[in-house]
Amino acid sequence: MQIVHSPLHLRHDGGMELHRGALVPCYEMPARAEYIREALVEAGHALVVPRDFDPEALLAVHDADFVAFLRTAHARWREDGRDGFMLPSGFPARGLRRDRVPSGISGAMGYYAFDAGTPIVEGTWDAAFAAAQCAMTAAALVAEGERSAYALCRPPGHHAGRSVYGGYCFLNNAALAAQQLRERGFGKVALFDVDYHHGNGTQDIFWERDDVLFVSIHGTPETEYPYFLGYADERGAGAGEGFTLNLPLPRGTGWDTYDAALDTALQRIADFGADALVVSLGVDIYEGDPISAFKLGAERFPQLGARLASLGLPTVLVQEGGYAVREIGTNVAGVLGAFGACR
Ligand code: OKP
Ligand code: ZN
Repeated sequence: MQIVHSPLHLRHDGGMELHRGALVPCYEMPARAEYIREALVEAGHALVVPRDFDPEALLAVHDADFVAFLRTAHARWREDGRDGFMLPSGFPARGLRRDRVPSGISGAMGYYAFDAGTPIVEGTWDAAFAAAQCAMTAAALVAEGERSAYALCRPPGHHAGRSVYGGYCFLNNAALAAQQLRERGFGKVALFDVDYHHGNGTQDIFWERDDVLFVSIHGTPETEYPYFLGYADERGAGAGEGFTLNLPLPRGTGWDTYDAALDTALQRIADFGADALVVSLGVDIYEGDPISAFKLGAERFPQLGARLASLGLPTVLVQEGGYAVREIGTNVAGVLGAFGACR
C-alpha cells in the first residue's frame, strides 16, 4: 500500500496541554509519526510525498475565516510580544457572545478552539497543511485507480470542525479525503471513524449531507473526551438525517462487544451502498493507550484490518490518534498488513 507522508509534521512540536488539571507535554508528539513510518517501511510499504494542493481545497470543508486564523495565529501571537506555544483560556460558553470574533489574539483563540489541550506553535500551520495534503493525495491516488492508500497524517484531524479546532486537530484530514473522493467521481462515500474518541469535527462537517455517511465507534462521551458530542441519538439533520451513526461504548470494552459494534457499523456502510470508504484510523483503541480505556490487544489490529477490507471498497485510511508510542507502529502496520492481504 502507498503511504503518503511529509516530514513537515516535525514542525508541530513543543506544546503543552492541560490534562487532568496539570500542564503536561502533549501526548500527540512527533515520535508517533516517526515510529509509524519506520514500521511501515520495515513492513515493505512504499512511501510517497504529498502533492501540492491549493489551500482553496480546504474551503470545501472549512470556513475561510477559520483557515485564515490557523494560518496567521502564531504570527499574531508573536506580534503581541509573546513566544512559545499558544493555549486559549476563555471560551464563548452559554450566556456569552458567539456572534463576533474578538480582534485580539487571545479572544480569537478562545473563539475558534474548544479545549485547552491543543497548542499552536510556530510550525503548526505548516504541519497541519502538510497533513491535509497527505490525506487529499491518498484520496487522489484511490480515485486514480489504487485500491487503497494510507495517509500518515500528523497532527490528526477528526476533532476539527468547519470552524473549530481542538483535540490535537486543526484541519480535518479525513473529511478532506472524503470530499476529494466525492469531487473525483465517487457518488457515495462512507467515513468510518474507529478512533477511541468521537470524531465530533467530522460529524459537524457532514451533519446535513446524505452523500457522505458518518459512522463512529468510540468511548462514550458520558465519560470520555470530547464529552459534548457522540451520543447514539445524534443521527444527522435535514438531508443528512439518518446519515450519522454513533456507536458509543463504555470504558473497559473488550473485543466481543467491539466486534459486535463493528458488525453494526459495517452493515450500515453496506446498506448505504458506499462507492468508497475513508477510515479515520485511530489506534488509541489499544489496551495500552495512556489516555483511552478499551481493552483491545495488539492481535485485534489485523482483525480490524481484515474486517475493513471485507467491505471490498476503494479505501483511504487516514491516521488519527494512538498514544502508546512504542507500540503505535506495530498496531498501524497490523491493520494495513491485514487489509492488503485480504484483497
Ligand atoms: C485526540 B484523538 C484536553 C485533554 C483531553 C484530548 C484527547 C484528544 C484525542 N485538555 N485530551 O481523537 O486521538
Ligand atoms: Zn483518539
